[in-house]
Amino acid sequence: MKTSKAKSPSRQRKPSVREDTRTGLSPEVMKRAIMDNLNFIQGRVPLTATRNDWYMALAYTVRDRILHRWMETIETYMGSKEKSVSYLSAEFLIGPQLGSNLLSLGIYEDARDAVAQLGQNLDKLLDQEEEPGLGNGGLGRLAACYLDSLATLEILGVGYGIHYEFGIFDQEIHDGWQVETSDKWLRLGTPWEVPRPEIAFVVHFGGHTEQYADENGRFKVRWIPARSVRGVAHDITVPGYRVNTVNLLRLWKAEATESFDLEAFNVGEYYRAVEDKVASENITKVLYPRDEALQGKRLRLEQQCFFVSCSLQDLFRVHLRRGDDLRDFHVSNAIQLNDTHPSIAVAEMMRLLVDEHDIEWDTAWDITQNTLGYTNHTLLPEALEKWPLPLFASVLPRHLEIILEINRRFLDEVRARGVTDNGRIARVSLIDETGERYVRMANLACVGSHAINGVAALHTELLKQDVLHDFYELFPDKFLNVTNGVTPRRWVLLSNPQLAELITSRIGDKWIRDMERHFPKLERFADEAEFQDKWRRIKYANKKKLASIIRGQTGIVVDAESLFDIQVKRIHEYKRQHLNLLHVIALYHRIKQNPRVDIVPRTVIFAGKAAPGYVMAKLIIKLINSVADVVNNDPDMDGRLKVVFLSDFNVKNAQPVYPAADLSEQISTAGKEASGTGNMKFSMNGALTVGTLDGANIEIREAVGEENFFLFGLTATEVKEFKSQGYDPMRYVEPGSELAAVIDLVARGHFSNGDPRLFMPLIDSFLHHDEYMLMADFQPYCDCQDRVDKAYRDEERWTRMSILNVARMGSFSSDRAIREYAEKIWNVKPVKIRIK
Ligand code: F58
Repeated sequence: MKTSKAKSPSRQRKPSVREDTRTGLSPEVMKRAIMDNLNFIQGRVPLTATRNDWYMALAYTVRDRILHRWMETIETYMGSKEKSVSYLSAEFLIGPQLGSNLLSLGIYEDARDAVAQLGQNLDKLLDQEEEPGLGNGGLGRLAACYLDSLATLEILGVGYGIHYEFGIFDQEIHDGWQVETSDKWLRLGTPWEVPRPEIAFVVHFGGHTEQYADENGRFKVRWIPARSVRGVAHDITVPGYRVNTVNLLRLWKAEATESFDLEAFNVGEYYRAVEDKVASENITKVLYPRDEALQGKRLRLEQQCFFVSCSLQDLFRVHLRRGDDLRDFHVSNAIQLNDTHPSIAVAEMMRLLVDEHDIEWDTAWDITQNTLGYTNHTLLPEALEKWPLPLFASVLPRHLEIILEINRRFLDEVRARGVTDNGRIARVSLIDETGERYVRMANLACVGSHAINGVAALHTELLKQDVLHDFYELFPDKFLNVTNGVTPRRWVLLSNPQLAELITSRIGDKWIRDMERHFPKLERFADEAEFQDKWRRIKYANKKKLASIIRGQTGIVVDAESLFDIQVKRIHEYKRQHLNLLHVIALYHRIKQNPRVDIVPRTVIFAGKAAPGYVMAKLIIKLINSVADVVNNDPDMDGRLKVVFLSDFNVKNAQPVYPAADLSEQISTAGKEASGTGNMKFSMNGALTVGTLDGANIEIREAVGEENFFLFGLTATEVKEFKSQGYDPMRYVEPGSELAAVIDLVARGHFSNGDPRLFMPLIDSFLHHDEYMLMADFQPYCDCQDRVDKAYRDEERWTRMSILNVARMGSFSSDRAIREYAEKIWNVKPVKIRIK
């Protein structure tokens, strides 16, 4: 990674006698430290050391250097009155840590030297790392990008989440079908976390409540829980890029409050004695894969309350230790709720303040509202969390009482504001009483926060108009938009080192910390022949690298000269991987009809996991693989069309994908994708986008220029209109049309060995429901892809478009997003950390 090499001040670093083995940054000192760790942490000598031992030895070496900076950060924080941010999220998809930590410290090349002197290869050690898959997709990865930006912008902050023993499942493909295997990220231990057994809190569940009067005669409620669980902190450090700030990701792991129920043990019921321990530990056993039916999962509700309660208790502890009054909690704390998963925080904060810290309701309510901000990430009504009231009452009886009290006061306020329409009152109520009763978590989050934001301009508008319209009418000032962003450290510098180096050679390296300001300077090179040539060579090298990964994993040989057309994201009908596939089948059909047809050779690449219970998504994976089988084995397709499904899409596997793309597929049904973040990663790496007017695509298109973006499809408004007019997909499947031929191929079993039944559910959905409007968008999509073909044939024009895409993506850095949160929602400022 020459970018850091060229600029790294550590290049000039000489080993000094004063350099400490735990903190020194020269290759010599690091080499000594690595050997120490190999001997005394791994208990190995080079002769017996495995690759994992070397990886661990290096990782501990890096960790020491980060912890050194963390100590300075925490001392500065404890000694100051600065406000800090807590980002509460049930998911953090942080990816492999070694590479990004080396970059942050500015010792990537020095570490390469150090391990080389020990006979090791840094790339192989990097490859050894298993990532913590503590998230499903976009939402969890966004949280990780935001932690990176918080630290890089020198804002004091903590990510609070759950220490899942099993993260997102690993995906294998057997006979074209997705098969899930359990993720074992902790199997070989992880060097990045520091367990803190002394930082632990008790969280209660179940039981009942009792009313009483305290010594001053005040009305109080006591909760007599049925069960208690301990949450133990496990910290992962988050260093900012080339700054001294090191923040924490604090993950809570559930343990039994007592190791054994001694009474049961004594009477010889050994198994009953361990039951409680097992039940407690279950709470953080496994990450729920994003699923169709999340509701009613008791364990998930317990997970949410568990990590929120531990986090709030921890924040209160630190606040009090800093000598502050809890009444000023909001002055020194901002808490962001990443979707509704942590929204129980509204009730838990009230419970802690009122029940446990004796603060009167109204004051507690002010503190709560002033502290909390809520980010919504979805427009799908089925994804809005709600809990059946009886379930909620049995898990969190005291929280339910508090929610009912919040609701009573809130609905009074609504009526006092002159709202008389009972329908409206019923819609904003925290309790859904239209049938079986539910607690509505989004409503709770809206009422309990001072700010509510969507994650892209269109998304925020649709929240205001639709999903949260009633709340918008009540509190218009609470609503604002913060468009998502992604970190250029991981998604350009680490993933695409050659491009990063070329960029740095022309505009210097300040872009790494301020992309918004510096990337526009690239525009002036868009037409320069030499720059264009270098740009193309890098893309080609990245494509070759991905081609070799594809060959290694699937055996499929793809041509790096062909157009790499890539769609990687969770598999979901609204994301329309099957629309992409219909186009692939159309190309196949055209070549079959006329083997000499003039089309640009393409390699269409897919990757993504389907929720284990989502039957249609799994069938889409099977169809992709079935089409791939037919296409890749047909000699007529040689040199013209290839189809690839890469298994187990995660952060690590994603890193070589974005830099290798020519074309980025962002083709969701308009009005369904809240923002998207993959769209940003592709464009930052020089891919052009074929996309709908959905989520952040709209802003990306505005930024890069409409002439540098391939737009097609219905708008969100049109989708709505079509639906209200009674959309009939059959209208688009005209006899004799390409679409009819394509559907016919699938329906007749051309991709399923003549079995017409296998893909029947998909055909049925296309022709008779087509909820996501593939039929209406098919022709415009194919026409748009023809325009892509045409543009790709003009190498210079394409390269210019690619350069302009990158040059104009500055505002999609997560640094911009975090600055907006800091200014508009949190009211926090950077704090410089000095190493003494
Ligand atoms: C995603 N949501 C949005 N949810 O779909 C995407 O448009 C957006 O860019 C991203 O958030 C970041 O704002 C998302 O990833 C989940 O994964 C949930 C996990 C828990 C169950 C419900 C889905």
